[in-house]
Amino acid sequence: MFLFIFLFVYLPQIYLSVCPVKFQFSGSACLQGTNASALEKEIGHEQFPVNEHYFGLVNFGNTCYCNSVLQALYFCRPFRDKVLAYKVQPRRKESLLTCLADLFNSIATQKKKVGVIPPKKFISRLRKENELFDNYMQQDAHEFLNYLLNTIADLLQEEKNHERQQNGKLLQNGGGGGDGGEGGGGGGGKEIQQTWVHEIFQGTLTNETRCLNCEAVSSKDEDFLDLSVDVEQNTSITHCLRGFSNTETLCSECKYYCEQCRSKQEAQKRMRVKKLPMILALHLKRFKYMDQLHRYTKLSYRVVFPLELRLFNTSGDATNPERMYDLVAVVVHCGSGPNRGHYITIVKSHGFWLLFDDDIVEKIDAQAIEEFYGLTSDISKNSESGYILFYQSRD
Ligand SMILES: *[C@@H]1O[C@H](CO)[C@@H](O)[C@H](O)[C@H]1NC(C)=O
Ligand SMILES: *[C@@H]1O[C@H](CO)[C@@H](O)[C@H](O)[C@H]1NC(C)=O
Ligand SMILES: *[C@@H]1O[C@H](CO)[C@@H](O)[C@H](O)[C@H]1NC(C)=O
Ligand SMILES: CC(=O)N[C@H]1CO[C@H](CO)[C@@H](O)[C@@H]1O
Ligand SMILES: [Zn+2]
Repeated sequence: MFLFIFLFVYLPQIYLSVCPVKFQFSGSACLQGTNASALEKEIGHEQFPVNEHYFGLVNFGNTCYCNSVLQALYFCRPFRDKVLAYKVQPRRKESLLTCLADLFNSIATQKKKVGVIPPKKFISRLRKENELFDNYMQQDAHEFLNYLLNTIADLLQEEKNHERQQNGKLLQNGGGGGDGGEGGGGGGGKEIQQTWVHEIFQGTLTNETRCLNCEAVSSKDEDFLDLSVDVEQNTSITHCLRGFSNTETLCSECKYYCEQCRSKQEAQKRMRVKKLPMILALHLKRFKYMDQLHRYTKLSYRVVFPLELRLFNTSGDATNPERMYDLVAVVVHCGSGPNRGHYITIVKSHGFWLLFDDDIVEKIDAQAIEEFYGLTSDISKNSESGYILFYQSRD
């Protein structure tokens, strides 16, 4: 109860221009505020994409962290298609994925083109499954995205393993089986199965370390479902990505144990993308722990994100370094800290840019996206700034 009071008191400071009053405890109250036909009119009957639906999601008490991510994922088409395909498969026992599939399906099969849906079953399943989300507090959208993708991947892996057992085709993984990155390890344990979550979001990084004494280079591949990059003031995503793959020297306390020299040595380390994912999810590390304050604070820095992106500084043996990406969705954080404030999402759909703010959906101009880059002044931390970017590859 205390938390609610706190949030309500805090509200007036959080909400500036874009974020209208939210955090309503009862979802149904939000329904009245929207004027669905306005959006339909604005887009125009002729222009309205066939078979597309723009539905807001009811907020069930600080669930905008969840709503914003769900909307972004809904407009990641390869992901939406897989979730909808999962829906039509034979019924399974309820899981976070079946609830997501039901939700996506209910949006996709609405008679109306625009409106509001309460993601009630999904939220209650989420609260049941993970105590981190079992409350009415604001959560980190990136943490939720991570949890959701990993949970879905685990479920799909389990199903695949189960199917294999059913088919009596349990492969012996004597050592030749590993086509993933993991060389020799494991032995016996569960085989890592590629699922459609991996097909869509997984990329590979290579972590190269060069010993400055003997010049031996050791490299290790690591898979990722999203990339977290540091942010700096007045920069761009390309800058953040460059910083990510910059060469770092490991010296003094951070020396590296070189297998060749059999001792700790100074080394140079760099991380580069080796396999580019189909959908690149970029998380901007805007929440930074401040030791003096004993809490996280928000870096509202202005970081320009382009509508089209090409990754530079991929590794020399990258499989698909030329991939061009288009921005398809942005989860935006509004406010001053991770556990307060609000999340909204902007998405690109059939050439339109739309803003999803829980139950409200609006059409916006492409130029309006600039408003979500962040702030050039460090004084105010209260910004509406891009937090998770979803880039989809053209091929
Ligand atoms: C909805 O929007 C339309 C067009 O903008 C307007 O004519 C109508 O009065 C609005 N209805 C409500 C209930 O606000
Ligand atoms: C990369 O490899 C170095 C040396 O092996 C290691 O110290 C470092 O933690 C690795 N970095 C990441 C991000 O895994
Ligand atoms: C960022 O840019 C703004 C406007 O161009 C400028 O006033 C500000 O000093 C810059 N900040 C930094 C840290 O470079
Ligand atoms: C094309 C490109 O951005 N190349 C950059 C790769 O990274 C080095 C430093 O790490 C830059 O100097 C290059 O410009
Ligand atoms: Zn060495």
